[in-house]
Amino acid sequence: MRAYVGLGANLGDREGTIRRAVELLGAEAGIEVVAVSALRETDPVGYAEQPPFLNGAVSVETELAPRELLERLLALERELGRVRAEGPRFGPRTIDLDLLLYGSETIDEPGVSVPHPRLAERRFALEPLHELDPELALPDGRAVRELLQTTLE
Ligand code: PH2
Ligand code: MG
Ligand code: MG
Repeated sequence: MRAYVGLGANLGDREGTIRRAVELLGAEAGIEVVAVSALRETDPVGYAEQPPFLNGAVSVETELAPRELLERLLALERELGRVRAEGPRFGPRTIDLDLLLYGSETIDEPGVSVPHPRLAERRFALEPLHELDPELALPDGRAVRELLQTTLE
């Protein structure tokens, strides 16, 4: 299955941590990194009083089920030093690995929401996806290209 993972960081060595995350992701059994977008600096969305983010995305080819993939992402976040249950929601983080898309599947189960629930409103997530695949669409048929033409944060 082709899946897309959002990359974000706004604490510490942002680029170093993101590059390491991509390396570790590709080293996981059942996950092959296909392409990595450029990393771009973005203004914080949702909670403004925090440092700017570095954001990007990767496409992966995976044999893992969505829940397994998500669990690998959360384990990598922990391995890279992210501490949860601290600070405000949408607040600063050393690394954020979000499952943005899993093929054209829509999943709404406890702990697993795909597409990522805020994907369609977030330019910092849509732009790298568009770079990776200009033809990409959400499961509901909305093209990433078109979402980017609407006014977004
Ligand atoms: N992530 C958030 C909240 N706000 N803002 C930017 N620019 N980039 C992010 O990755 C981001 C954010 C919560 O995951
Ligand atoms: Mg996020
Ligand atoms: Mg996250």
